[in-house]
Amino acid sequence: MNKFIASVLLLISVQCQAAWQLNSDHSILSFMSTKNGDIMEVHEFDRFTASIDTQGKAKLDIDLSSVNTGIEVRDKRMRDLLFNTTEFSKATIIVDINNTYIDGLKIGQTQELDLDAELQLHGQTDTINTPVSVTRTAKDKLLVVNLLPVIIDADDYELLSGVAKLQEIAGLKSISGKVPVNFILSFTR
Ligand code: UQ8
Repeated sequence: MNKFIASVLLLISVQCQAAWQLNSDHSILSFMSTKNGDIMEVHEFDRFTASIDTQGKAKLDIDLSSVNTGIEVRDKRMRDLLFNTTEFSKATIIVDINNTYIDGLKIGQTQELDLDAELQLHGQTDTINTPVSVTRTAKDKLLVVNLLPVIIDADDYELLSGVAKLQEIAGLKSISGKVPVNFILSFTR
């Protein structure tokens, strides 16, 4: 085999196995809060990274200090009183995916997948299960979107006392510990 063909084959095999990286500009991670019974608000995290490695291990890292509720003093209170970001700066989600499944997706094809993920948050680890759609939007682009909101229970991550502190400092009657989360994750390789 001449050198040119060998290097083309090498390039093709590297390309097939390349890891997927999050395209932050085209990704969104939002959650909702409910206060005083029926006041619902939508918030976001501004900074998060994700990747899917060649073994099919997907990881999403959320910088909790990037919480964005649209009110600066509330963001600071969320960082200090709820997430305690000096000790727990990030939340991490880990999922194992079968890579042959992704490789089998044709351009323009969408498939549903039931994800069993591990969520590490506030020093606690719990499992979450969520249906997602995976679309191969181009040869080197993937779009992963949740089909139903993921409901995070603050109690599972020892966050209820933080929620109570936010409620007290804001003089509210209640804040729900059940938090719906939605995401659109765009990957390129
Ligand atoms: C190909 C393929 C399939 C790839 C897969 C790729 C991959 C890695 C996929 C992963 C998919 C997956 C499984 C993702 C999971 C995403 C999740 C679930 C992430 C978790 C995100 C997270 C950490 C969410 C936060 C959870 C939480 C417990 C939030 C608490 C929210 C609360 C309770 C907010 C309260 C806000 C509030 C009402 C404050 C009161 C308030 C204050 C204090 C204030 O100061 C103020 O201003 C003065 C107010 O306004 C007046 C207030 O309201």
